[in-house]
Amino acid sequence: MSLLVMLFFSLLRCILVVALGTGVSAAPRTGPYIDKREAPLQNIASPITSVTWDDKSVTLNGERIMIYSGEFHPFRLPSPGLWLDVLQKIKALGFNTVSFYVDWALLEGKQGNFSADGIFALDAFFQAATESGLYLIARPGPYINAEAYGGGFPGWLQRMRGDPRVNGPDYTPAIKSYLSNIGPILAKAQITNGGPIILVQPENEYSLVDLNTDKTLDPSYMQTVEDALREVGIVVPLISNDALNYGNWAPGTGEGAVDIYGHDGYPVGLKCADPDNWNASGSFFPQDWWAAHLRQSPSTPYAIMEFQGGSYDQWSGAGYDACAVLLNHEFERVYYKNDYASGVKIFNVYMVFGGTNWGNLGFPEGYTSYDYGAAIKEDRTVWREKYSNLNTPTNHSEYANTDEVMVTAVTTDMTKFWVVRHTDYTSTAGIEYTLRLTTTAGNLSLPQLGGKLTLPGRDSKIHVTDYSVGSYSLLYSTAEIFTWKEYASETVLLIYGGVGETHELALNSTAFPQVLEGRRPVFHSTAGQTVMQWNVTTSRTIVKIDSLLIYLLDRNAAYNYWVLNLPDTDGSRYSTASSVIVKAGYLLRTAEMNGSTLALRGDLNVTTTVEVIGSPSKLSSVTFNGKALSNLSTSNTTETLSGQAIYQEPNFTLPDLSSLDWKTVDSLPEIQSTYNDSRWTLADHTTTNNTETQNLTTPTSLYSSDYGYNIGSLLYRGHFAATSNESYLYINIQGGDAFGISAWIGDEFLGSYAGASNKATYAQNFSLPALTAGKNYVFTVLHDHMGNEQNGHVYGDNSKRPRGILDYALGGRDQSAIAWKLTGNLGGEDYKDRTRGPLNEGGLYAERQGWHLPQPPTDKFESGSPFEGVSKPGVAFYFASFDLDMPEGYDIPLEFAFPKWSASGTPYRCLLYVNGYLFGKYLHAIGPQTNFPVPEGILDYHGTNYIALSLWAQDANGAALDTFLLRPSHIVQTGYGAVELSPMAGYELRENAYSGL
Ligand code: IPT
Repeated sequence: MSLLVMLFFSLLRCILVVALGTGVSAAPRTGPYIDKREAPLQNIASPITSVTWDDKSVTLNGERIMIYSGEFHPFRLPSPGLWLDVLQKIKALGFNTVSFYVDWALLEGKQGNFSADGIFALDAFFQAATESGLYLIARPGPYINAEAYGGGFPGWLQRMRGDPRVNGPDYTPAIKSYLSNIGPILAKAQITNGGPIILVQPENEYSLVDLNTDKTLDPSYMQTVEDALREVGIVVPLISNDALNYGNWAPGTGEGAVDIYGHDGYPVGLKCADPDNWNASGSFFPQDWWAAHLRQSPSTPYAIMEFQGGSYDQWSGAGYDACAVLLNHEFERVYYKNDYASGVKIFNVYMVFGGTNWGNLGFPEGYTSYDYGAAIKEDRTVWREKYSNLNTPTNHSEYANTDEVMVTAVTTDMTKFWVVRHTDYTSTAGIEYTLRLTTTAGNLSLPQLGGKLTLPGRDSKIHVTDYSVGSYSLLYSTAEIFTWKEYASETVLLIYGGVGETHELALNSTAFPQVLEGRRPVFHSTAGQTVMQWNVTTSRTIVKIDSLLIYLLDRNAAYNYWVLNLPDTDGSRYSTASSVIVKAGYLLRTAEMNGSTLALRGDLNVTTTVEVIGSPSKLSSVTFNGKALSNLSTSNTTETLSGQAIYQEPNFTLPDLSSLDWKTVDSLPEIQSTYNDSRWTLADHTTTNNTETQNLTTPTSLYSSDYGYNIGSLLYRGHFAATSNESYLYINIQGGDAFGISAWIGDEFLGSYAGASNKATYAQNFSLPALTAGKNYVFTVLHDHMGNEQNGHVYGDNSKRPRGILDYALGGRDQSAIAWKLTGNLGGEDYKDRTRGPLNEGGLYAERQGWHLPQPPTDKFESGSPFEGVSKPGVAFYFASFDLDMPEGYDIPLEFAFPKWSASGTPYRCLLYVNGYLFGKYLHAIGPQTNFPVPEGILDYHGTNYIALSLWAQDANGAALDTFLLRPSHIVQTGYGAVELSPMAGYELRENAYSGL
C-alpha cells in the first residue's frame, strides 16, 4: 500500500528536476532542532535562513521543494510516544511534509489561562518530525473547523459579545491573546530557527458567510490574524486554504492577502453511506483548476491545502470501513493524478492519519473515532491500499485513438507526463487504447510492437516520454515509474503496471538485453533504441541493458519496495542524497549505514524476504530490527543482497473483562431526597450574550456556558413549591446531535429522550404525578452535552449555539415558580485535571469526584459489574483494574469492544475511561461505533491499568452490557522500540466536589 504515494512522489521529483533544472531535496540540514524554549537562536548551527517561493515552487535556502503533505493532528493521539511511529509511517509512504492543526479549545480552557504542557506540548512532535525527515505546515487557527469541538473555539467564547471570526471588542483580544501564546511556540520551531516548520496557515477556510446575511468576510480580521503571527516572529510564508478555488486572500487582493494562495477540495463529499458511488453526495470532478490558478494566483506555486483523503462519519453513520471504500486506492489513482495534472506543487491530503476524538474533543455531529477512512487506520495499522497519481484532462482527441479516454500532457522543457483517464471518470469498464505521442524522436504510435494498452475501470495512468534515468533516457514508457537510483556501477529503474496489461518502453541504448530474472519480454532494436514489450504478471522480470537494471513489477508487488533516506549528520532524514531501495513487506521505517552494515528498522506480520536493491558498495551485512538477516545471499547478476527477517508469533494473554473484580457506585445520587445541592451554581443570569442566536425565553439563562460548564454531562435541578395545579413539565433542550436526556421529579422517573443522530434540539412534555400543595419538589434533568458546533459560515455563529435548557414551562404555573441550579464538570473552566485538559471530564457525580482517574477509592464501592448492570433508569459507575504484560518488540494495538448497537435496542449511554482518559462514548441505540481503539501509552502495556465505565440507563428497565471485550486489532513485530507512557495523574480527594449526601 505504501507505494502509490512513493510512485507519485518519485514522479514529481522527476518533474521538478526536469522542469526546474534543480533537485528537490531540501537543503542539507545542519543544525538540530533545539528543544529548549529559551535557547538563543545563535546556538543553532547554520540554520536554513530563507523560505521563498515563485510561481513554480517553494524554495528552501535556494533549493526547490515539491511539498507532498499528509494531515495528522497530534492532539488526536494523546500518546506522544507514538507520534514518531505515525510520522515514520507517513514518511515511508513518500510524503516529505505533514500539516497539523493546533486546537485552541484544548489549550485555553479558561480565558487567559493558556497551557500547552504534557500531552499538549508540541516540542516532542517537532522533534519527531525532524527525526523522521518531515517538514511541517502549522495551522494554529484560531478557527480550525476539523470536526473539532467548537471548530477549535474554547467553550467560553460562547459568552462573548458579537460574531466569532470578525474583528470585535471581545473576539479580537481573545484571538490575539491565544496567538501571542501559541505563536512563539511555532516561531521557535520554524526552519529558519532549525526546526521543521516551513509554512504557517492563518485561520481556516476564511471563505464562507452565512446564507442569511448580506455581510461579507472581514479583511481586517484576516489581517489581524496574520499580523498577530508576524508579531510573534513567524517569518515563513503564510499560506491560505480557501474552501474551494474562489480566490479569497490571494496575493495582491489587498487587506488580508496571504503570501501563497491555496485552496481545498472534497470532490466526492463527506457521506460514506453509498461507498461505490462517486456521485452520491453532491460530488464534482476537479476541472480546469490549473486555469483558475493562473487567473487567481499566477505568482505562487499551485497549492491544494486540503484534498480529500477520507471522510468523517456521523452518529448512526455507515462506519469508517465504508469511508475507506469510498475514498479508496481507485479514488486516489483517479483524483490525485488529476490534481498532479493540474500542476499542483503544494499538496496536502486530509487526513493521512485521523486518530481519535478522545476526551470530548470532537464536534457534536461525530463520534469518538476520527479514523477518517484514512490510509493509516486509527489503530496505526497500514494495510489500506490507498495512494496514486494524476491530472486535469484538457485535450484528448489528438493523443488517443478513442474518445473514451482523456489524455493530458504535463510538459516540462522536454519530458512529458501523459496523464490518461476515462472520459467518464466514474467508469468501471476496462477499455483498450493506443496512443499517438510526440517525442524527441518524432510522433510515435504506441504500442510500436503491436497490441493495445488497457485502462481498467476507475484507473488512471501516467505515461512518460523523454524521461531521464541517470545517464540513460527513456524515449517513452507506458508502464509507470516507481523510482530509480544511480549507483557507482549500475543504475536501477523500477516500473510497474497492472496484472494482465501490456506495456512497452524504449531506451536509448542498443546494448544486448539480458534477462536476469523472470519471463523474457519481446525486444526490438531500432534507430539507437531498444524497444521492449511485455505482459505484466505477478512474477517480476529483471532486464539488464548496458548497466541499467530494469525491474518490471506489478502494482501490488511495487507496494513492497521502499525508498529510505539515510540519516544526515544531525540524525534527520530530509536529504534524498543518500538513500536505499529495499524490498520488504509490511513496513520499513528507517535505514542506517553502520560501517559495512545496513541497519533496517521496520514491522513484520510474516517472515519476509528482505532484498537490498542495487546494494550500496561495501555492504557486507544487513540487520532488521537489530538482528542479522538469515540466509544472507548476494546475487552477482542483479547485485542485490537478500536474506530473511524472521517473524515469530508473540505470546501474550489479555484479561477477560467479565472476570475482573468490578466495583460499582451509584452516580446519580442527586435524585435522592437527602441530596444537598447547596454548592451548585445558581442559574441567576438574567441576560446572555447568546441573544444573537436565541433570545432568552426563560427568566434567567439556563445556557450552560453562561456558567462555565462547557462539556460532558450537565445536571439541572429545578426547585419549586407545589400548588397541586402542576400538570406537566415542558422542556426544550439543546445538546447537539445524538444528545439525550433523562428527567426525574424527586426520585420518581419522568422519562428520557433517547436521542437521534440528526437532532441537536428536542422539546418534550413530561406528565407529572399528583403533587401535594405546599410541598417542595425538585426536578433533576440529566443532559448530554455533545460539544459545541463548528463555525464554518461566518455570521452563522453556530459555535455559539447554546447547550442546556432553552425553554421550559410548568403546566399550571408561571415559569418563575422554578428556581434552577446546574452543574457540569467540577470547577467548570477551573477544571481539575490539568493533565488531560479542559474537555476530558463531565459533570456526572463520579466524574466530579475524580473517580474515573487511576486508583479511585474502590474500598468505598460495592461489588457489581456492568455485565449485571442496573434494573432502573439512572447512572451507575463501574471500576476495574487489570495488569498487562505485553511482549517487547511487538506492536499490538488493543481495542475495547462494546455490544452490537441497534436502533431498536435499549437506549443507554456508556463512557469508557482508560487510566483517566475518556476514550469512548458508546450510544447503544444510536451507533455506529462499537469498537474503541486505545493506544499504547494511554494503556500501560507493562503495568496496571484502571478502567471506568459510566452506564447511563435511559430506559425504565435499566441497562447492562451484554459483552465487553479487550482484544487486539492487529499484531506486528516492530522495530519501533518502547513507547513512553502518557502522564497518568491519578485520583486525589477533591474538595468541594459537592458529594451532597
Ligand atoms: C474542511 C476543513 O477545513 C477541515 O478542517 C475539515 O473540517 C474538513 O473540511 C472536513 O473533514 S472544509 C471543506 C469540507 C469545505
